[in-house]
Amino acid sequence: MKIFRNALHRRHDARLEMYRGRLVPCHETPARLDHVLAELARRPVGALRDPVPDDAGLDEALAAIHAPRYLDFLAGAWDEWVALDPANAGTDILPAVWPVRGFRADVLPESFAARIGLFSFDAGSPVMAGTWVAAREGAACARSAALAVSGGERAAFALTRPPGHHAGPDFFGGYCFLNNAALAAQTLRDHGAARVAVLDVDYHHGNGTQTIFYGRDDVLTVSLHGDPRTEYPFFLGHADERGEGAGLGANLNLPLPRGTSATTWFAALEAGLAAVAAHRAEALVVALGVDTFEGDPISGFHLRADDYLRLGERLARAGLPVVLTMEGGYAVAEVGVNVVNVLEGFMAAAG
Ligand code: OKP
Ligand code: ZN
Repeated sequence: MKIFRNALHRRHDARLEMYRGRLVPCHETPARLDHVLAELARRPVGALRDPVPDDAGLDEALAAIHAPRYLDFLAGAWDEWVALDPANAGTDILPAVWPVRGFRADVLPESFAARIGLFSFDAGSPVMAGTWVAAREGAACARSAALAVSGGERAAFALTRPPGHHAGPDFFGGYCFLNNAALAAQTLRDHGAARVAVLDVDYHHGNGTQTIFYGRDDVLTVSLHGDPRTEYPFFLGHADERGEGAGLGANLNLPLPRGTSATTWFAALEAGLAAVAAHRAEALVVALGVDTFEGDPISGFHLRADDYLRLGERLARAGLPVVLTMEGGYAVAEVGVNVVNVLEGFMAAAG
């Protein structure tokens, strides 16, 4: 398996997120990825490589899934923030006002506070000095992984953070800024795959990916996740969201109650993979979150370390070329073992 690692991930190392009325230390930390690297040093399932350098191709791919005014804002947000007041350099950026129903999103406000609200959906995803560089290098990893698979590789992994699956066409949130899984899917489409599927196994609904492809029938989006009636991101991810227009039937949500066991979870995985097969997908993107782990501090499923080996094996048996992107997982010390178990299980079953 080819593994494209984001060597710049540490540049995104935010301090505090809003959680239950308080600012608490960020759950999404650089240590998460470091644990994967440490485990890969013990169990090398593939050589680590850097992505194709940042280039016009990356800009083009990003522009296919994100709005230009969103990308422009994110690229310049930190400089704008510091220009407002040099003292801001010591504080991460968090939004505090959002345009909900009835407000206008078409008029781009001048106010920075208003624009960061327009382009986000929560106060848990701080933007700091290195956010853009780290996220963009992560996008380069996702693109490189997709290019490798388009070129004939059976599987490739984008080993990156911050994650991506909550980032939509023009919004960040859920610790996500650029949608790596969507970028991989788009890249696979642009390089020969007529139909692609994204299978999101993170604990949280992949709302960004769903929204990006909601009106399209060439990219099937499937997500297994905690029921949004009780679980983040709350406002999307219900079973009756099936796609719209040309995309009707090309979105499948499999919400499961908090407390779901591995047995029930793997049964839902079968339903998800059946949809991937029915779509006649030529390539698969797996948004790989391991926050389904029983020890995860912010999630509620009960998968154990061994279950991730079985997940990898099952993904391999789907028989498709696969791009995996790293998403959530906050039992920090166990993230390495759980992620590498998926990769090892995949390689063992892929033969
Ligand atoms: C990102 B990814 C828990 C607080 C939720 C946001 C969670 C983002 C998860 N009550 N904060 O999908 O792993
Ligand atoms: Zn998650």
